[in-house]
Amino acid sequence: MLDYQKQFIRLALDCGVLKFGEFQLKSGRISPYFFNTGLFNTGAQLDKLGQFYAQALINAEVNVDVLYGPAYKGIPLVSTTSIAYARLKQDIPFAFNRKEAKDHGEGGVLVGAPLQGDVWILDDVITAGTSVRESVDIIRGAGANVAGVVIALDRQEKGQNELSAVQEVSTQFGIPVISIISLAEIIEFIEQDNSFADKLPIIRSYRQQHGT
Ligand code: OMP
Repeated sequence: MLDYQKQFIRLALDCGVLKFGEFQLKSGRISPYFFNTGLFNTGAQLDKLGQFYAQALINAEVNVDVLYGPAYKGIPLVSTTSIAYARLKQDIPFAFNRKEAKDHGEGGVLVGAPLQGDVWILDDVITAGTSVRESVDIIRGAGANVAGVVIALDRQEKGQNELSAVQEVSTQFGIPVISIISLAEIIEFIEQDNSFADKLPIIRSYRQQHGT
């Protein structure tokens, strides 16, 4: 596990974003942990969140021409990540969409920089992949290349079949999906931190049962 991944898990715990307990997922499955990125909700937390997304992209050593944030959750994500990316590496353009097309003024569904070159989609978690599908259509429709997706957490668990939601998106669109952390790092973190020792058995058995 890299240092920034450890810091990210620490921040997620401090903000109540990462919680242990019993949670019903969208899939109906009962999970011993939940990750709610909506709880990164102060300026300082958003600042740090952007640094982690930017760090994940930099670590992956990929070419980034434009950052794209799907409305609504992707809008603060793309704003904070582009600021962090400018500080850490390079100033790059960003864009996002509107949920409803505007028929007056500048019109259209896209706001921000033109979509061109290698465009990276920023999302929080991928569950069904619906938001990624919409983003891929918008970006390819604009004539740009969907270079990949960056998410905060990869739960690494099976979806409808043997593949995880992340693997399905990756296979279906032929693009990489980078995550700041995955369940593997959460497990490694709690293995090293005594305060969560009691959570380990249930999380390990959940992974055994539902993991990819
Ligand atoms: P969007 O952010 O709108 O795509 O929704 C993400 C979905 O993933 C929501 O239905 C969440 O309840 C769900 N989710 C998490 O946000 N975090 C998790 O750890 C697990 C899930 C899930 O239900 O699988």
